Amino acid sequence: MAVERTCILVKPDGVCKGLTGTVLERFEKAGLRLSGLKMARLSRAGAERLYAQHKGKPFYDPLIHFMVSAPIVAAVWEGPGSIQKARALMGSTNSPEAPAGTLRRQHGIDNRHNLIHGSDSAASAEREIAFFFKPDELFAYASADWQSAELKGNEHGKSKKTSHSVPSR
Ligand code: IDP
Ligand code: MG
Repeated sequence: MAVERTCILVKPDGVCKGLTGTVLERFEKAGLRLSGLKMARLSRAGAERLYAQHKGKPFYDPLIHFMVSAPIVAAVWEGPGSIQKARALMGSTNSPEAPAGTLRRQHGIDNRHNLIHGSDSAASAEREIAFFFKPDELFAYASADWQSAELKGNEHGKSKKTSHSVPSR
């Protein structure tokens, strides 16, 4: 399975209900690797751009209204087959009909207020990731990086970086 990146949003309902950690934990426990994370408040123009593919559909205007109602949390997850893995963890669009145990079934309400967004293809993922993240806000690292810094006797962890490093941070 190819290593992919997917873009996940905790929608305004999830953030307002204090379910951001619940969502992130589910993805970490599924073995996906966090590459980027940020909180944002979508503008109307931004939400319209993000959901441009749905323009003209009956649910488009209420969807935009919902997506700008409160902040969202955007996350990029990386791993083999991460796009489909994420969609499986989320469940289908209409929360009450989503499979048992999925995030939408457990915490969503209906087919609009469904807790979470996940990219539906590699092309969508790249577009959505670029919408929320600058290149230096995405990080590549290996599971053992924190150990290898110590093994090299470098207590400050200044080992060769596998990710973008930003000098001022
Ligand atoms: P997805 O999020 O499962 O990929 P999409 O068809 O891409 O579903 O729709 C984007 C979002 O638009 C959904 O997550 C949901 O919030 C909203 N939506 C989709 N279909 C409906 C509907 O029939 N009624 C109300 N809202 C909808
Ligand atoms: Mg979709």
